Amino acid sequence: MTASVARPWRIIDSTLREGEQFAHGNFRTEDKIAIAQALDAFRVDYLELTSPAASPQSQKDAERIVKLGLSARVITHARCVVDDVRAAVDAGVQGIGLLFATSRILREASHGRSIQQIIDAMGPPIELALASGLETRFSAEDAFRSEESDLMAVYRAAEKLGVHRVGAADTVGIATPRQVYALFREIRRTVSCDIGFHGHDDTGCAVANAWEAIAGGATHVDVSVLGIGERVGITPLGGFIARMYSLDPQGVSARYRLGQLRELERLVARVTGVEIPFNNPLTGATAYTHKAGMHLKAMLANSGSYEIIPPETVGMARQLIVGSRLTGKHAVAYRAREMGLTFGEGELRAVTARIKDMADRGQLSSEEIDRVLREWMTA
Ligand code: HCA
Ligand code: CU
Repeated sequence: MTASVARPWRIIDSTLREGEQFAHGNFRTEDKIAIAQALDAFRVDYLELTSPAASPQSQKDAERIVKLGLSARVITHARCVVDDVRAAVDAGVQGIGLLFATSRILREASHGRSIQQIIDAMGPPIELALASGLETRFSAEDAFRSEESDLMAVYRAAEKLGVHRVGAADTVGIATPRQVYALFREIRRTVSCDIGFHGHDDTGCAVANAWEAIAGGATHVDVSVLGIGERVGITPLGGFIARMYSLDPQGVSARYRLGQLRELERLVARVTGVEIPFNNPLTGATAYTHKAGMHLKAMLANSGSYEIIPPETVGMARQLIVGSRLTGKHAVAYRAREMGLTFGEGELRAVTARIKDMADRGQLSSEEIDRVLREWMTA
């Protein structure tokens, strides 16, 4: 049984906005330019930049990035106030993501407005953005701790003002995949404009939630490279790509340059001083490493047995661990054949037993395996 991707969807990469909110995301201008170029080489659909109103350097950097003439649409994030829209227009970006928190906890702790006051305040900034020709989005921050009727009221108001897109953000990473699907179905029934999803990963659901948003009707999904952002960050580009590739390999490889992913992740890891996790989807050090005898046997017969995405797709290589206590005779015979050695069935069983026995005292490296096989032959 496979799920299918019925709707078109777009990636908004927010490494240069949400990612700047990461504890170690202090980008210099040249870092931002290098990241923007690498994201463009990957072919993300949009780049979202920090609000130009955030600081003088943010304004200058946004202008620089706009002038790079990338194929991705360059958009910015901004508070839903006229001055921030002006700063974005001055920077020359093509779109703007405006937002207001709609949950009670953030309305009280953050901006102190009622839902009606939010609706009243939305008008002037949205109208200015639209009049300035910006692709305009209005998003509800903390949507999953907001009342559904409040959300629909602000979305209807935003659509009436003419926004191109509304958004729902799981700001605190609390949403379950099923809730995301249900809410996006409801938003899809309520408005006819595009819909974006932005989800944090505090409960490890950010990739699943992004997919459920699309299944429910989202047209745009926010990601960042390695998922960097506030706290544990948001939907990671790599994990999201893995999710979508598994559902639509041809479509995803035609639209995005998957071979660029490692380079992009390495760049962001270097700039932020973090390691790429060993179990990172697609590019982690062990993402294509197979170990148990049963897995090795099937992998040798058909590499699709335990790989849904071929390692070459992202410039990685497969690794089979032959020297563990979990190894099996098929894997041992395979390595022997590679070395030009042939064992009879009885011998193969015996040498496999010997390797398992040795591995019980510590996993053997490939050199050690080769030595055991060679010595067995000459013994
Ligand atoms: C934040 C804002 C945001 C915005 C998401 C959006 C969030 O709290 O820093 O614009 O849709 O997570 O709510 O990143
Ligand atoms: Cu966020």
